[in-house]
Amino acid sequence: MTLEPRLVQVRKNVLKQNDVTARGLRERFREAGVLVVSLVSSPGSGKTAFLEKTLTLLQPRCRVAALVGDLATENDAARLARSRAPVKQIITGTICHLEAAMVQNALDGWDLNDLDFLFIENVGNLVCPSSYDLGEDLRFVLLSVTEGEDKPLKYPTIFNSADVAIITKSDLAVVVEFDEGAARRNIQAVRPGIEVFRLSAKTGEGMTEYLEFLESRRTRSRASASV
Ligand SMILES: Nc1nc2c(ncn2[C@@H]2O[C@H](COP(=O)(O)OP(=O)(O)OP(=O)(O)O)[C@@H](O)[C@H]2O)c(=O)[nH]1
Ligand SMILES: [Mg+2]
Repeated sequence: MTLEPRLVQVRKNVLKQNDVTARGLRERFREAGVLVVSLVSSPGSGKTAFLEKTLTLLQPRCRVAALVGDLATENDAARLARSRAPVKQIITGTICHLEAAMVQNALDGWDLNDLDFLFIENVGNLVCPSSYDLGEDLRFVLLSVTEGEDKPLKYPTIFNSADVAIITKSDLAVVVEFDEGAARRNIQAVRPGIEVFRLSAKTGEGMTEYLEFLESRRTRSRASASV
């Protein structure tokens, strides 16, 4: 019998424990009828800008809240709080991703029954967050036009563990000669059939289509939860 290196064993146990916690969270989210969306991307792709816009636009007709993970600072929570939605910052210290237990702890004191949507912004990183289930219904991966069309091919795991891809900062596409066809082909190569939106949090371009999608997903998940 060949023994696995100790580090591999520890990692497997951590992931297993995370899966158990995530399963518990998913059940809580389903019971409360809240649609949970997590955002992953490289640092600076526009997660917070996109989320602030989303919270602001949804706020008049839906009950929304957000958790945001970073290694340090409460900067993103302060930006998101401008939307007036309830927001909590999770400081991960040296950890390059959120884990289900961190989400569980951050939800302490919040009644999930009061929410229609909960958004979770993960730590900016194209590698670590892909392995950790947070109990979310949908995982959005963001790709900004400024970071290069080849990212899906270089970091396939984060793209093929996502449910929706969002091309961000579309207002800058022309300046950086963004090849949208190539980006879409690369996304589809690693995650065939994935829904792709293209938008700008700055100008609001593409936000309407994306919000319609989000609200239709919530109606669908509500309907299936009540069956
Ligand atoms: N032109 C333009 N700039 C944007 C857009 N979205 C975000 N930015 C800018 O891009 C930079 C990074 O945006 P953030 O929203 O902080 O990105 P992030 O993914 O949350 O970053 P981390 O949390 O550090 O991983 C900021 O200077 C934003 O103002 C956009 O749609 N258009
Ligand atoms: Mg951010």
